[in-house]
Amino acid sequence: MEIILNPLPLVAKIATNDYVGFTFFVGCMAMMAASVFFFFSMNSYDRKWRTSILVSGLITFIAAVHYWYMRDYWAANGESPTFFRYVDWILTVPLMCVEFYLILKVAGAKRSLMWRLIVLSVIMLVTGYLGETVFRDQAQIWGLISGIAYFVIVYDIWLGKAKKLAQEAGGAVLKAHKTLCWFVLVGWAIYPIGYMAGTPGWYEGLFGGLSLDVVYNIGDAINKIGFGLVVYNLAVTASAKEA
Ligand SMILES: *C/C=C(C)/C=C/C=C(C)/C=C/C1=C(C)CCCC1(C)C
Repeated sequence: MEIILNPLPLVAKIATNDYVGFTFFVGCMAMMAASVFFFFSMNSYDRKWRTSILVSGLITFIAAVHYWYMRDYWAANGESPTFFRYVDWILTVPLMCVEFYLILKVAGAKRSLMWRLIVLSVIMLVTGYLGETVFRDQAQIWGLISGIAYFVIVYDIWLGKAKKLAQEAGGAVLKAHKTLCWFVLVGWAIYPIGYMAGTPGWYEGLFGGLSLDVVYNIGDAINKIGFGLVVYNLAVTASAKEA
């Protein structure tokens, strides 16, 4: 009897020491699970929080779909899926900015605050993308511009208009805002480390052994799922208080 092997296997092999492939796999599953959790929790709190949780679920869902592709891309090519990575970010990071606006709406947050954060995040990501791809030789300059946009976002939410609104809202909203601020200050700071580990520049060798993709994957899991859980927690605690 002859055994015929499929010449094009449907599932690529993942080596036991392929940490990048492993984190793409686990990341994909975690994003899927988080999305199901957020979508199915929709009836557990007051209606006014629905949009916020919907956005939390959309963030992890969009990431899950991109991780599905990135996981395949890595398995097939053994290269960073930079294109999918940045398409994912350009959709999900502005949605995280929307999240700030949504929870501060109770204190009268204006659309302009939301758009300001969105524009800053797009500048941060487009310049980062250019540094990783088209202008790789000048990655440090593009990374610097990206970093400046990042610091303006940090300033806005920690010390600017968003902070004032959070204080006016007080209570559970203020607490959630504070936690989200920490995510942006500490959680988002993971990304420049990945960038420096994976692009040429003065920082070369500083993060020598690190893989850009492993760092980005860890950052995404912490930030996307963590962000969503903070908002979920706000919805549950605020609804319980009002009931
Ligand atoms: C879900 C995805 C998130 C929260 C992605 C966030 C990405 C960043 C905060 C990226 C920042 C970068 C810099 C601050 C400088 C170097 C280039 C970037 C784009 C990696």
